[in-house]
Amino acid sequence: MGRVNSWASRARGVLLAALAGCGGAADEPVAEAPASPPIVLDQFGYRPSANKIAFVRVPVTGFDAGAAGVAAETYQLIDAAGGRRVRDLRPAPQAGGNVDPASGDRVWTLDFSAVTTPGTYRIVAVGGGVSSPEFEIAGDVYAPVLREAFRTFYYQRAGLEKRAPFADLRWADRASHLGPGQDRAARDFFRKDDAATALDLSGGWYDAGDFNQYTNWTATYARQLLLSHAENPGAWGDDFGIPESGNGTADVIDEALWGLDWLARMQQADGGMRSILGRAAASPPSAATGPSYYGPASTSASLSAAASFAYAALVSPDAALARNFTRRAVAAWDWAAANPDVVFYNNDARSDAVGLGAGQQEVDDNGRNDKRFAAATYLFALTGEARFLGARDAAIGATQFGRGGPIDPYQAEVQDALVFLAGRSDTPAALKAQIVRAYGALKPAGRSAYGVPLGTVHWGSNGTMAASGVLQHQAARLASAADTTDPYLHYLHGANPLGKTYLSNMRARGAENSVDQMYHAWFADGSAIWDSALASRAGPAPGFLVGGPNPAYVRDACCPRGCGSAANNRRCETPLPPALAHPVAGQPPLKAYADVNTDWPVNSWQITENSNSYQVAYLRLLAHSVD
Ligand SMILES: [Ca+2]
Ligand SMILES: [Ca+2]
Repeated sequence: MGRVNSWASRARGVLLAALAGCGGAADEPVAEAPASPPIVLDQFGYRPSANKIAFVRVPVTGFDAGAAGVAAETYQLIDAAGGRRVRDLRPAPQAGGNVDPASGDRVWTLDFSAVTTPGTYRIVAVGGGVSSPEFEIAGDVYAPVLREAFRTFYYQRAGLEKRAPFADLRWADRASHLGPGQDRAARDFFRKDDAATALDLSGGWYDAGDFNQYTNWTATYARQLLLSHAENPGAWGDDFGIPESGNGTADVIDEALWGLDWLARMQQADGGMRSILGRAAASPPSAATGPSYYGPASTSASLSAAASFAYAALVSPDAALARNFTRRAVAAWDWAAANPDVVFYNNDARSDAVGLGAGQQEVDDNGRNDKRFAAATYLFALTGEARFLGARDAAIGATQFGRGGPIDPYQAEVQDALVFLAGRSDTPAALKAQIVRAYGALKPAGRSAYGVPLGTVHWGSNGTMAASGVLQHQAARLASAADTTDPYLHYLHGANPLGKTYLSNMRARGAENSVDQMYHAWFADGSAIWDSALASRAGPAPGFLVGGPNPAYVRDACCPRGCGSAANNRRCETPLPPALAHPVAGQPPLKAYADVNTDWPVNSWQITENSNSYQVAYLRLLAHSVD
């Protein structure tokens, strides 16, 4: 692979223009409009058996309105190697020929599902001079994509040297957060001066573009990695190039064990789970020298860990490890049962904890009930003890599912447990039937012309798209529903109005227009090495799924003139592609994105930050298409 085409060259020109504007006068003109690709599709390609739909677009509203005139009458699928015409394609209008409100585009589909011959292709307009990116049709087209996307968890590991051959040399780094006062001697956030509070909480993963780590969320990532292996064992080999490759265990299980090992360090002697580890950030991560602090045990963190330790014990390949996880799961459960209402709001005045971590990991009463349901489900399966069955059946009624609500992409903790129950022989038939019915009713409420649902375009929309695709696979397996997962995967791979593959730095894997810049403390704005895939020496490490379009994006409220100094105010005017140079509220939702990683006050983390939560949902989705 490693293709170069005019599209990438044009993007580079835009980017260099933007960089040239950087540091200039505030009235420097913004960079020229980014290209508005006329034909968008999955830039990696398609499996031979898959539905294969490309989209022809004529933008009518949004930053690129008027960038293309009319759709051609006929398109051709071309064999990219020999230039041979393979098939004529007639565009079929979407949304009744009207403008699609999600994108502001008029959209036509080109269906070439009937073409199954492996090869490299592109689509051109007859007489129009426009071309799609190149793409493959191949049975293993996503295997290298899964490899890179999975390896982001390795690059997110704290306390481990990233070195060849596991790390690409461009992203090699010494072990982070092992200096004085850091993860091996992390102190209680509320007793920072007390050396007696120091604990070894090393290991784990940076949660997102900052390096904090949260027990509630880490527990979910570890369990979902294990679930992906259970769902698609054929996708997950022992050869993904991490330090545990070749040890006889699937690497996705090894990665989950890395997270579970950190969770074990976060467990108190009395079983309670400490809620958070706050870490300093720098580029590269090993340059961070600030201290690490932990927050207290909480009910929600203990229930989250109880669920994941219990599930890990159920699937553990090692009997001694399973016993260890069982002991930890029961201890965490017992602590939560004895302390049912202990909350801790990190970085929040409610818990006097401003400055510890970033995102809010605490949940409400419904959230604790959901966690109790999930933990009791796995603990009953693991131990057969009646008290867990009683707790499970007491909690299920207050879940969204139990209240008759829909299966949606925001309830994975409960729904994963429901799918688990549907597959157990000791689950009551009536409950199984209720689960199957709920999944059978799974229907997105309306779709955009690009095939993805309306109503899920918000902060982290790409993660929600991935989670929606996972649900469709679950529905297909449980309820024999038609499998309509393809739009989600292909949307994330470039079949969207920006023609953007929402994974970082994937040109070398065949995505001509992948994420150039992401909000991440390592791959920071202004870094000569890691800022930009096109303009820096290395760019961000490959394979990170970024948050994606977010019509609620706003620059900091201090902009344009109240940011404290003239220099700060000028940062508001950082040259950006027009999607952000104009109010994003004026953009159609699916265009509310720009490929930038500028820090405060532009606050690009609302659109281009990664998160292990998006990543693990994407891995689960993609693994369904790898074998
Ligand atoms: Ca392995
Ligand atoms: Ca940048």
